[in-house]
Amino acid sequence: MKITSSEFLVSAVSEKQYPDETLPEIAFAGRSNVGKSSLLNLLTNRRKLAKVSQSPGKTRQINFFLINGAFRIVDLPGYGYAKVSKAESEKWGRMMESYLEKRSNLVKVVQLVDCRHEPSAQDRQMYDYLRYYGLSGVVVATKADKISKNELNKNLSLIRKSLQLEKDDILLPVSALNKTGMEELLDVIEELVSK
Ligand SMILES: Nc1nc2c(ncn2[C@@H]2O[C@H](COP(=O)(O)OP(=O)(O)OP(=O)(O)O)[C@@H](O)[C@H]2O)c(=O)[nH]1
Ligand SMILES: [Mg+2]
Repeated sequence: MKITSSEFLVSAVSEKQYPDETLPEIAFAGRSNVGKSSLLNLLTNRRKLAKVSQSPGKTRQINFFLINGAFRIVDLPGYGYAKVSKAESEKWGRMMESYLEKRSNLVKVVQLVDCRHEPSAQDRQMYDYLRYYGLSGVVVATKADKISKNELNKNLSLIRKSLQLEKDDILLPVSALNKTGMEELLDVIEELVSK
Protein backbone atom coordinates (compact mmCIF):
# COMPACT_ATOMS: atom_id res chain seq x y z
CA MET A 1 0.00 0.00 0.00
CA LYS A 2 1.06 3.56 -0.63
CA ILE A 3 -0.22 6.45 1.41
CA THR A 4 -1.33 9.05 -1.08
CA SER A 5 -3.18 11.39 1.22
CA SER A 6 -3.02 12.17 4.92
CA GLU A 7 -4.81 14.77 6.91
CA PHE A 8 -4.88 15.80 10.55
CA LEU A 9 -8.44 15.52 11.83
CA VAL A 10 -8.64 16.32 15.51
CA SER A 11 -6.81 16.36 18.83
CA ALA A 12 -9.07 14.87 21.47
CA VAL A 13 -9.01 14.60 25.23
CA SER A 14 -12.50 13.18 25.64
CA GLU A 15 -14.84 10.86 23.79
CA LYS A 16 -17.16 13.52 22.54
CA GLN A 17 -14.31 14.99 20.51
CA TYR A 18 -13.52 11.73 18.70
CA PRO A 19 -14.49 11.43 15.05
CA ASP A 20 -17.39 9.07 14.29
CA GLU A 21 -16.77 5.32 14.28
CA THR A 22 -17.32 4.73 10.56
CA LEU A 23 -13.70 4.21 9.50
CA PRO A 24 -11.28 1.57 10.80
CA GLU A 25 -8.54 2.88 13.11
CA ILE A 26 -5.01 1.73 13.84
CA ALA A 27 -3.45 3.33 16.90
CA PHE A 28 0.22 3.78 17.84
CA ALA A 29 1.10 3.27 21.50
CA GLY A 30 4.41 3.41 23.30
CA ARG A 31 6.45 5.26 25.84
CA SER A 32 7.03 8.94 25.40
CA ASN A 33 9.89 9.66 22.99
CA VAL A 34 9.87 6.17 21.45
CA GLY A 35 9.08 7.60 18.02
CA LYS A 36 5.31 7.30 17.45
CA SER A 37 4.90 10.70 15.83
CA SER A 38 8.08 10.28 13.77
CA LEU A 39 6.82 6.98 12.45
CA LEU A 40 3.52 8.50 11.43
CA ASN A 41 5.31 11.30 9.60
CA LEU A 42 7.49 8.83 7.81
CA LEU A 43 4.64 6.55 6.77
CA THR A 44 2.75 9.50 5.36
CA ASN A 45 5.89 11.08 3.93
CA ARG A 46 5.04 14.35 5.66
CA ARG A 47 7.71 15.82 7.86
CA LYS A 48 5.39 17.87 10.02
CA LEU A 49 2.07 16.06 10.09
CA ALA A 50 2.56 15.00 13.72
CA LYS A 51 4.66 17.05 16.13
CA VAL A 52 8.04 15.59 16.96
CA SER A 53 10.37 16.97 19.59
CA GLN A 54 13.63 16.33 21.39
CA SER A 55 11.85 16.60 24.71
CA PRO A 56 9.51 13.78 25.65
CA GLY A 57 5.85 14.30 26.38
CA LYS A 58 5.10 16.12 23.16
CA THR A 59 1.87 14.32 22.35
CA ARG A 60 -0.54 14.88 25.23
CA GLN A 61 -3.78 14.22 23.41
CA ILE A 62 -5.24 11.56 21.18
CA ASN A 63 -4.54 12.71 17.64
CA PHE A 64 -6.57 11.37 14.74
CA PHE A 65 -5.29 11.36 11.17
CA LEU A 66 -7.24 10.42 8.06
CA ILE A 67 -5.24 8.25 5.67
CA ASN A 68 -6.12 7.79 2.00
CA GLY A 69 -9.64 8.87 2.90
CA ALA A 70 -10.17 5.26 3.96
CA PHE A 71 -8.88 4.67 7.48
CA ARG A 72 -7.35 6.52 10.40
CA ILE A 73 -4.06 6.36 12.24
CA VAL A 74 -4.33 7.44 15.85
CA ASP A 75 -1.27 8.84 17.62
CA LEU A 76 -1.72 8.09 21.31
CA PRO A 77 -0.03 10.09 24.06
CA GLY A 78 3.10 8.38 25.37
CA TYR A 79 3.60 6.92 28.83
CA GLY A 80 6.60 6.79 31.11
CA TYR A 81 7.49 10.45 30.89
CA ALA A 82 9.09 11.20 34.23
CA LYS A 83 8.13 14.81 34.53
CA VAL A 84 4.38 14.44 34.73
CA SER A 85 2.37 15.06 37.88
CA LYS A 86 0.25 12.37 39.46
CA ALA A 87 -2.88 14.20 38.36
CA GLU A 88 -1.63 14.29 34.80
CA SER A 89 -0.72 10.65 34.73
CA GLU A 90 -4.18 9.76 36.04
CA LYS A 91 -5.69 11.88 33.30
CA TRP A 92 -3.57 9.97 30.81
CA GLY A 93 -4.88 6.66 32.16
CA ARG A 94 -8.50 7.70 31.90
CA MET A 95 -7.97 9.03 28.41
CA MET A 96 -6.32 5.82 27.24
CA GLU A 97 -8.96 3.61 28.86
CA SER A 98 -11.84 5.50 27.36
CA TYR A 99 -10.32 5.17 23.91
CA LEU A 100 -8.92 1.63 24.02
CA GLU A 101 -11.81 -0.06 25.78
CA LYS A 102 -14.78 1.44 24.00
CA ARG A 103 -13.75 2.24 20.47
CA SER A 104 -15.72 -0.12 18.23
CA ASN A 105 -13.80 0.76 15.03
CA LEU A 106 -10.35 0.26 16.62
CA VAL A 107 -8.80 -2.64 14.72
CA LYS A 108 -5.37 -2.92 16.28
CA VAL A 109 -2.85 -1.07 18.38
CA VAL A 110 0.71 -1.05 17.10
CA GLN A 111 2.94 -1.12 20.16
CA LEU A 112 6.25 0.69 19.71
CA VAL A 113 9.33 -0.19 21.74
CA ASP A 114 12.86 1.17 21.51
CA CYS A 115 15.04 -1.47 19.83
CA ARG A 116 18.02 -0.55 21.99
CA HIS A 117 16.55 -1.68 25.27
CA GLU A 118 14.69 -4.50 26.81
CA PRO A 119 11.01 -3.47 27.08
CA SER A 120 10.32 -1.62 30.33
CA ALA A 121 7.84 -2.73 32.97
CA GLN A 122 5.43 -0.17 31.54
CA ASP A 123 5.93 -1.53 28.01
CA ARG A 124 5.06 -4.99 29.25
CA GLN A 125 2.08 -3.71 31.18
CA MET A 126 0.80 -1.86 28.14
CA TYR A 127 1.24 -4.90 25.96
CA ASP A 128 -0.57 -7.16 28.43
CA TYR A 129 -3.38 -4.67 28.52
CA LEU A 130 -3.62 -4.67 24.72
CA ARG A 131 -3.59 -8.45 24.73
CA TYR A 132 -6.45 -8.48 27.22
CA TYR A 133 -8.55 -6.36 24.88
CA GLY A 134 -7.58 -8.32 21.78
CA LEU A 135 -5.67 -5.39 20.32
CA SER A 136 -2.16 -6.87 20.44
CA GLY A 137 -0.09 -8.71 17.85
CA VAL A 138 1.90 -6.02 16.07
CA VAL A 139 5.03 -4.59 17.67
CA VAL A 140 7.42 -2.12 16.08
CA ALA A 141 11.00 -1.75 17.29
CA THR A 142 12.01 1.86 16.65
CA LYS A 143 15.35 3.62 16.11
CA ALA A 144 16.94 0.64 14.40
CA ASP A 145 19.61 2.97 12.99
CA LYS A 146 21.06 3.40 16.47
CA ILE A 147 22.53 -0.10 16.84
CA SER A 148 24.38 -2.65 14.73
CA LYS A 149 22.64 -5.40 12.81
CA ASN A 150 23.95 -7.96 15.27
CA GLU A 151 22.74 -6.09 18.27
CA LEU A 152 19.40 -5.52 16.60
CA ASN A 153 18.88 -9.22 16.02
CA LYS A 154 19.81 -9.97 19.57
CA ASN A 155 17.43 -7.33 20.89
CA LEU A 156 14.59 -8.45 18.66
CA SER A 157 14.60 -11.85 20.28
CA LEU A 158 14.86 -10.21 23.69
CA ILE A 159 11.80 -8.10 22.88
CA ARG A 160 9.90 -11.18 21.67
CA LYS A 161 10.67 -12.97 24.87
CA SER A 162 10.01 -10.08 27.19
CA LEU A 163 6.62 -9.21 25.70
CA GLN A 164 5.81 -12.90 25.33
CA LEU A 165 5.03 -12.58 21.63
CA GLU A 166 3.46 -15.58 20.00
CA LYS A 167 4.81 -17.14 16.83
CA ASP A 168 2.31 -15.32 14.62
CA ASP A 169 2.79 -11.95 16.27
CA ILE A 170 4.61 -9.44 14.14
CA LEU A 171 7.76 -7.65 15.29
CA LEU A 172 9.13 -5.13 12.80
CA PRO A 173 12.29 -3.06 13.18
CA VAL A 174 11.99 0.43 11.73
CA SER A 175 14.15 3.49 11.43
CA ALA A 176 12.60 6.89 10.89
CA LEU A 177 16.09 8.20 10.20
CA ASN A 178 17.06 5.70 7.50
CA LYS A 179 13.47 5.19 6.38
CA THR A 180 13.61 1.44 6.72
CA GLY A 181 10.86 -0.97 7.67
CA MET A 182 8.11 1.32 6.39
CA GLU A 183 6.91 -0.82 3.50
CA GLU A 184 6.59 -3.87 5.71
CA LEU A 185 4.58 -1.91 8.24
CA LEU A 186 2.35 -0.42 5.56
CA ASP A 187 1.62 -3.91 4.27
CA VAL A 188 0.59 -5.01 7.75
CA ILE A 189 -1.62 -1.95 8.16
CA GLU A 190 -3.21 -2.51 4.75
CA GLU A 191 -4.07 -6.05 5.68
CA LEU A 192 -5.58 -4.94 9.00
CA VAL A 193 -7.78 -2.18 7.64
CA SER A 194 -9.06 -4.15 4.69
CA LYS A 195 -10.47 -6.95 6.82
N1 LIG B 1 17.78 8.04 15.30
C1 LIG B 1 16.46 7.99 15.32
N2 LIG B 1 15.75 8.89 16.03
C2 LIG B 1 14.41 8.80 16.04
C3 LIG B 1 13.72 7.77 15.33
N3 LIG B 1 12.39 7.92 15.56
C4 LIG B 1 12.26 9.00 16.36
N4 LIG B 1 13.46 9.54 16.66
C5 LIG B 1 13.72 10.71 17.53
O1 LIG B 1 13.18 10.47 18.83
C6 LIG B 1 12.60 11.65 19.39
C7 LIG B 1 11.16 11.44 19.79
O2 LIG B 1 10.38 11.15 18.65
P1 LIG B 1 8.79 11.37 18.63
O3 LIG B 1 8.34 10.86 17.31
O4 LIG B 1 8.42 12.76 19.00
O5 LIG B 1 8.32 10.38 19.81
P2 LIG B 1 6.86 10.13 20.38
O6 LIG B 1 6.76 8.69 20.66
O7 LIG B 1 5.83 10.71 19.47
O8 LIG B 1 6.90 10.92 21.76
P3 LIG B 1 5.66 11.57 22.61
O9 LIG B 1 4.89 12.42 21.68
O10 LIG B 1 6.35 12.29 23.70
O11 LIG B 1 4.86 10.42 23.13
C8 LIG B 1 12.79 12.74 18.32
O12 LIG B 1 13.96 13.46 18.64
C9 LIG B 1 12.97 11.96 17.03
O13 LIG B 1 13.72 12.65 16.07
C10 LIG B 1 14.51 6.81 14.59
O14 LIG B 1 14.01 5.87 13.95
N5 LIG B 1 15.86 6.98 14.62
MG1 LIG C 1 4.38 12.10 19.75
